[in-house]
Parts: sequence; structure tokens; C-alpha cells
Amino acid sequence: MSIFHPTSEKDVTRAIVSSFLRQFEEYADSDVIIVGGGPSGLMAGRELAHGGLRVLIVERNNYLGGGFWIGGYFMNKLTLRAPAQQVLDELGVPYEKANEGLYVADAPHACSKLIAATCDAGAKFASLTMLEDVILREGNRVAGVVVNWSPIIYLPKEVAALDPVPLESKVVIDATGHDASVVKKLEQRGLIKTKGEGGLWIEKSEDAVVEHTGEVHPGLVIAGMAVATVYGLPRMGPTFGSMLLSGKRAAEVTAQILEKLAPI
Ligand code: 48H
Repeated sequence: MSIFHPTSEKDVTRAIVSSFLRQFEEYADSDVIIVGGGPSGLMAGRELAHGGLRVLIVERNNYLGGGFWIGGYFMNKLTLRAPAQQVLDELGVPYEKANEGLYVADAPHACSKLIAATCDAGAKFASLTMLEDVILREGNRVAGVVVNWSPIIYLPKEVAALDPVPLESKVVIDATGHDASVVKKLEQRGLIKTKGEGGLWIEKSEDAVVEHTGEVHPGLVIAGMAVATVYGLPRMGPTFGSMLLSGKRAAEVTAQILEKLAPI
């Protein structure tokens, strides 16, 4: 006698397929698409979804969190500088004071809480999904992304000739980290020029990344390390405060753009 309710195999498959399709269909037209599910993308997604917007986070890996699982080298301890520890307070992540204004937390704890908070806020995810291109409309405004199943890059060419699918959104956020993959699609067309990130300088980099977070091209906002890559700002190494605060800033800027598009 099983302790579980009876079900059949086909019902398990149908439950997965129909739930996935319903969501994919709905989010083929989102308010905001965020490419990249690292700390800055998750933070932006959490804030925007919390504000009632329909947010889809596109992530090429089958796991979320990007570089937030590992603090530096092989050690899963994160550092943050004040005032970013307030985000850990909001998320309910414990941390220790390492020095005045410098805090250290367990990366798996912080990362899993941030993922959970983003889910709780209502953001949805397209995993194993990579950006292939952007949708460009009048005046080259970014109006969504073109995505494909990320494992196709490992398949032979004759098998991998899969056409991608477009997903529309009012705003796209590039939170793809050092690669700045969305911005690079505009650079390929001569619409923007990236400078490439500078050398490591913690003191300078974190403020600069947060300050430069914003709309870099009509319909496209940048967050996190992508900001350093676009503007040639110094990198900060294994400290994450500016990633979280840049994600928050990206959400504020995005909300302002959406308000201008359709004033409430
Ligand atoms: C779909 C994609 C694609 C694509 C990438 O690298 P991340 O953690 O990015 P941030 O900016 O949120 O955080 C950066 C931080 O982790 C870091 O590297 C720091 C602080 N470095 C400082 C230093 O000096 O080195 O996450 C980006 C996410 C990842 O999950 C990628 O898999 C994903 O974006 N991604 N997803 N399509 N084309 N490109």
C-alpha cells in the first residue's frame, strides 16, 4: 500500500508540459525580460516582480545565481561592504562582521535566499535558455529578445540548425555579467560601443557600477558587471554589494521607463 496518491505516468508528463506551455505563452509578452540570473539580475527581478510587473528571467544555465554561489577562488564565502548588508537583512541572510563596514556571509545561504525571494515576488524563469539576438523596432528600440535552447551549442551543426524564438517585452535588462551579451548584440550592429572592464580597484568600482546602472539604449537597461564592461569601469573582485545595489537601481530605472511608456 503506497503512502502516495495514485497517478499515472502520462499525468506527470501532461502536468509538466501544460504548466510550462501556459507560462511560456503568457511570458512571450512580458513587461520586463532580464537576461542573466546572477545577483544583479535576480535582485532586479525581485524588485520589479514585487512591484506587480510580469518579469521573465532568461538564464542559459540550468541553475540560477551566476557567480553568487562562490565568493572568490574556490571558497563559498561572500563579502559585501556597507550599506549592502542591508539587503542581507531584508533577505534574512545571517552574516559576520569581518572589519568595520565589511561583512561576510555563506554564499549558498545568500544565493538560495535571493533566488527564493525572487520566486516569492513572482518572477518567472526560462532556464537552459540563451540569448541569441534582440528584437529591434522603430528607432532601433529594444523590444524583446530572441532565445534558443542553450545546449544546442554542444550539438553538431547539422543537428543544431534550430531556429530561435522571439519573446517580447517593454524593457530588457542586460544582467549577463562580464559578457554584457545583450549590449554586444547592439555593438555588432554599430549601435553602441563597449569599453571593456578595467583592472581591479574595489574602492572605485562599486560606486561607479551603481552610478552607471541605467538605460544604455532605448529599451535596454544594464545591471551588474555588464555595467563595468560597457563603461570601462574597474572590476571589484569577490565582493558583491554593488551587484545587489545595481540590481535595485536597474529596477528603479526600469519602473520609471515603464511609467513613461504607460503613465498610471
Ligand atoms: C542567457 C546568460 C547569457 C546569455 C550570461 O556573472 P553573473 O553573476 O553576473 P552579475 O553581474 O549579476 O554578477 C557578477 C558577479 O557574479 C561577478 O562576477 C563579480 C562581482 N565579479 C567581479 C570581478 O572583478 O570579477 O551572472 C550572469 C548570469 C549567469 O548566470 C550567466 O549564465 C547568464 O547571466 N548569462 N544567460 N543568455 N547569453 N550570458
